[in-house]
Amino acid sequence: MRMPHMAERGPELPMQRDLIDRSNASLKARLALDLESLRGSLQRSGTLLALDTTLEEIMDRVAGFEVVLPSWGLGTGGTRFGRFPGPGEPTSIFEKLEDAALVQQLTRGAGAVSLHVPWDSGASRALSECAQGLGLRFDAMNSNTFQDQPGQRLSYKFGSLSHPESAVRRQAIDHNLEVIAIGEAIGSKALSVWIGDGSDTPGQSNFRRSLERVADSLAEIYKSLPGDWKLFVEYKPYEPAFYSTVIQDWGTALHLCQGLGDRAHVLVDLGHHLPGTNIEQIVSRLIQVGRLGGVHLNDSKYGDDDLTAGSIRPFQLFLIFCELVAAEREARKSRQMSSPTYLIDQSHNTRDPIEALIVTVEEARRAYAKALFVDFERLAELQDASDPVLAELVLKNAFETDVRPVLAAVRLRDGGAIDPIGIFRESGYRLAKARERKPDWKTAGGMV
Ligand SMILES: [Mn+2]
Repeated sequence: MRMPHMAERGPELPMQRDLIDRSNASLKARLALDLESLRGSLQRSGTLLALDTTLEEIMDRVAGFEVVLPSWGLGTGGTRFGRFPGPGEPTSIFEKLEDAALVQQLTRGAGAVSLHVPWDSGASRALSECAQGLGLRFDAMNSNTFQDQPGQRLSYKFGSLSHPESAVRRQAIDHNLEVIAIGEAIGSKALSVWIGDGSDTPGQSNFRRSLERVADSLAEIYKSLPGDWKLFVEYKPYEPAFYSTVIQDWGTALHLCQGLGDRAHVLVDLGHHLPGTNIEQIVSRLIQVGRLGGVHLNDSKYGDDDLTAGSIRPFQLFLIFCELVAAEREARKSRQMSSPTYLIDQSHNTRDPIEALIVTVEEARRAYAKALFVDFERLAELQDASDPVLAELVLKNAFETDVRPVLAAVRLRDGGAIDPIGIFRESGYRLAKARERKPDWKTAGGMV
């Protein structure tokens, strides 16, 4: 196994501090003016008064909002047409952690990484030490039974947890148990089950029996779930199976979770919906029944699940965050809802993965920050008064609030960068890594 770079150099962060400080110093004065301008505007409109808050309180909440970085999003992804890896890509999980630490260092909004087994392999102790040295922690573990691995005994070509043969199902269950064991050793507290089970032609599989088999297999996995862990069930209407997927929508995912127990929750991947689906309403429904485990952040123009969150439908992303913030407000009063996890799940085919992740952290925080400006009490009054015009305006006013100074000021305050992309480019990080890292095309990518 390759030795971790960080262990060789000690817990040194990837970006030089003075580069960040120098860049921030040159932009600080302008940011202060922008922030004061926003504060003045919010005071004149009475927004802060109506919300009974201060800009500093809003900034504290934004600072507390973190997204999880996917290990598979740190290398160039690909499509069925090919993959175009760039120079200096990470070639091991340790180098992925180094890149993740860079994203965290610049954005201060991404302190956790989600691993995918077996794409990410490394001794638990080395992984923990490396992450700790870089100030990162591990979020949900992701299993993989949607592709065959070298040396694998039985094939997942015709399914894994739903496969007609029990030996294949057993192999897939055992893989998930191994993933839990790895996760336990590195401090993870959740398992996301990734399956591609489904069918490509009518008649290929029996809808009901396939679902029953997935339910039984998940029950086996759930039985072995440590007491303080959660199990996440994701759904997808199509792909990799093109006629039917076994867990095709939130209703099916919810049905499975309710059959499993209290610690099974639904994962809403924003891209995993047919065009036009009201995703914010699905999020609301899952919150209502206490089964929202997390959100996979990305966006979609047609039917993919890999565009940058907020790049196509920023208003929809905002509306989703309105549901989450509204629930957070109510939970703060009742102390009920456990916070969902926010994981970036997108593939970067033509962009530098580090830059794309930096942008996505910002987009998620932007949607969250805007939702904090919604006057939910006023909205409730307008809903009760059946006033759709003013109710929509409450949302639009929050959505139109330019929160860029808030996001930049939070980053600056927490030691990050006012201009993360600018610093990343100026630093020459990729070029330096291109000299240092030896490409291994088997492990460098991993996103499908
Ligand atoms: Mn996903």
